Amino acid sequence: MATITIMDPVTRIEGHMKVELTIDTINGQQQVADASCTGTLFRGFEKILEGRDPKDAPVLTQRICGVCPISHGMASVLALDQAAGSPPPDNGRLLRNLTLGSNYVQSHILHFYLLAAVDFVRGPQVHPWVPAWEVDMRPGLDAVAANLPLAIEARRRAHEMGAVFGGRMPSAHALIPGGFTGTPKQGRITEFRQHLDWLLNFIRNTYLTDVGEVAAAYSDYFDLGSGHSNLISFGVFEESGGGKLLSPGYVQGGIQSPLDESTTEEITEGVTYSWYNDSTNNQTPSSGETVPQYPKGEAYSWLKAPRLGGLPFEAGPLARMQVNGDYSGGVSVMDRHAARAQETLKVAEAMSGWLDQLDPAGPVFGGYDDPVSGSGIGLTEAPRGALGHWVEIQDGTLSHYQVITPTCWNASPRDDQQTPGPLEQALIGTPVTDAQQPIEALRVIHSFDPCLSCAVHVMEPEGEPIVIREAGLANR
Ligand code: NFE
Repeated sequence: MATITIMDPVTRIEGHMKVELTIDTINGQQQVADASCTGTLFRGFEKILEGRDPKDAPVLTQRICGVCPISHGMASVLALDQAAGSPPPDNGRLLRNLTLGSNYVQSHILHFYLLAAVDFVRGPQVHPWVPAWEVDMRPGLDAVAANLPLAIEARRRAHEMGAVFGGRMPSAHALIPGGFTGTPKQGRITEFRQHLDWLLNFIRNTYLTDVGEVAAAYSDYFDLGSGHSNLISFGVFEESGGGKLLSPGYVQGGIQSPLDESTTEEITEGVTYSWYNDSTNNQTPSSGETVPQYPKGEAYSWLKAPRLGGLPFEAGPLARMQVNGDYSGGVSVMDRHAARAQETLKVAEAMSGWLDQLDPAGPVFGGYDDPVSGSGIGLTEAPRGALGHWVEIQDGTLSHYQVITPTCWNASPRDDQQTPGPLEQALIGTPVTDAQQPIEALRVIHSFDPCLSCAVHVMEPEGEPIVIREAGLANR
């Protein structure tokens, strides 16, 4: 008989997600027979932005998430650069890349050591690593567990590195349309270089080694969690001459294709199983509306269901590295971890080159005039994958704003074809030893590095204030 296991909330992710698993024995093996992913909160940023000065967008959208704010700032300034015809000068482009790169490094280290590693190794037997599920962990990985405190220092350093030019972290107000406000003074370049050299050493000698150890001990996870195996990347880190360090493209049925502007017009968002009015089903983001409707029939998520050409696509480091030809493995739990670690090194090494290219005497801002009307699309990549901001300006204010985040691609619900989202599909077929503690399914979920803060947000309760209670503390 099938067991329904509900993880609500899923822990060690960003934000709030519920995953419901139907666990059954099929062909003699207990496994996930069906899965549904629910984003349990609503994001209202698109509505907040309507009627505002376009320059508010890079500031406000960085508050969508504290883990990938720079990516939201980037998507926003790219859209406004396009709307106003005001690309940044070289220094501005390089400083944006360096600040975004710092955010990638901290995010990937955070994910592996603090969110995912304790699915594979026993963490320190102190709070917050205990209490934890009592599941078998494979031996020989004590050295990985011992590096958890060092990873915390690495993440702190990456944050400090991002603040050198960005001014502050997690949200950096130096990102503005037309360029950047921080300047590449020699002292700052030196300070940035010190952090970067320390981190390059950590990535090469600790992070990549530890991911290799985990991959060797759990090599069967190269065969688990494949899902649809469709991959998408919008491309990121603008280079001189118009290229990107990680190029845009998509992989479908094992075939790789470039992703140009006309292809991105095939992006739609389904709401058949989302708590939004059906009149908004399958709209494109440039015209898409956000009309909440809760409850609604069989809907089960606040996430919409982004699709390209009607199909679900997985976003993230594995998608970027495969599209770019930098990773030749498959699509699986362990491929996601391996590609993420390898990408961290690629980005950090590129940062070293961008630092060399800075001109301390050159401009960081190329000018920006508020457009009275216009539109722009900011396509970039957040650490977790493809991120787009679609912007329209009328009478000098924002008339339309739409955001599609990586976790909306990955953790989306079913669409009107009943096709599960990438994470749902990846869970189906995962063998499970203990239906009460489905660690195997948790490994699949964490490999996507979900962030529901990016995907959905909070709904203001009417009347009652929010009260946070913590064990042992008075209400506050
Ligand atoms: Ni909240 Fe984010 C990233 C974005 S994921 S972390 O990376 O955009 O939806």
